[in-house]
Amino acid sequence: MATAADHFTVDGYAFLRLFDKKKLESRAADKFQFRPNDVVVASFPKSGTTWLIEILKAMYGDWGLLKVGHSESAIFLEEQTLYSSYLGKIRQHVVETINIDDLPSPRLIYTHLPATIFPCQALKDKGVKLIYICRNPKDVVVSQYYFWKAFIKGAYSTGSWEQTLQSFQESRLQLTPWVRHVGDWYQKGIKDNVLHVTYEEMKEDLPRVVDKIAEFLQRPVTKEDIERVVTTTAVDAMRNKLSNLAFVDEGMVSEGENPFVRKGTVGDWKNHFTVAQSERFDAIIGEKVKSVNRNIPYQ
Ligand code: PPS
Repeated sequence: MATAADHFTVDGYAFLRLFDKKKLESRAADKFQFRPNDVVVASFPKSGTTWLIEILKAMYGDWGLLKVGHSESAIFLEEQTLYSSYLGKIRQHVVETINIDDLPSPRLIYTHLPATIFPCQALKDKGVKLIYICRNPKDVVVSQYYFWKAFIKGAYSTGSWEQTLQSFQESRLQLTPWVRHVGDWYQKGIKDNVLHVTYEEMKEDLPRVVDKIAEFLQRPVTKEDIERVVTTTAVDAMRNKLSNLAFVDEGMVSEGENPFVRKGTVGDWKNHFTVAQSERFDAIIGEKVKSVNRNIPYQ
């Protein structure tokens, strides 16, 4: 059985066999036709990507989005440019029949690609703006464990908690090594059209982060807009809203189970890591984080 730890590497990063290795090696994502007002959400998986996308959707009502099953989805860059097969019939239909060039501007795009594989030149040449969301890696790995257990009925399960943790630390999980993914993106700043936000600061003070995003995108929002964002993107509201994802339509996740909105808290790692596991993680990952960038959330 395939697991999320079955991978090949390109540029030192682990990729699931869902990706086409040749396309990755030939940097096929560079062919994506960006437009100057496209906005990209980038992240290491399980860092709050879906939440940030819903925040942007609630901030502005004019995005060019894809209709996927019963929901409206941002464009997934990897699926458009680098996958060898699609995760489901509905998504395959979307990728093969909807021309994303026909979508109105501004388009909302998301990616989990590392900065060394993402077409960063478009940020400069086309003035595309990118928001990178980062999260404490201990919570990221817990979230990954539950996600792969539930997604496609466990087809890519990462095994036990201990095995998942080990695979993450040994860079065998999708898009690891985490420190490098985050570190490469953190080297870019506003001058490169990149804004950094963290899951933790969104949990602590979402209105402040919404203001920061609005300023970065140079699209002001009102007090009412911010209130709407806070209400509609609260964990429970989002869980209900996303219960009609295409993956549910296709029976790939069980009804009532949503691997994209699970607990939605800071510090769930404390319920999973033993003291020994935490110390080991600190030695392998935490030590490196300090030297990469002090703004990276780590606990
Ligand atoms: S993915 O599949 O990589 O796109 O996953 P991603 O969306 O990046 O991350 C999933 C985690 O984000 C949590 N989440 C939220 N937290 C707070 N508020 C809201 N509205 C919200 N929506 C999703 C989700 O529950 C996953 O974290 P865990 O720790 O598993 O709960």
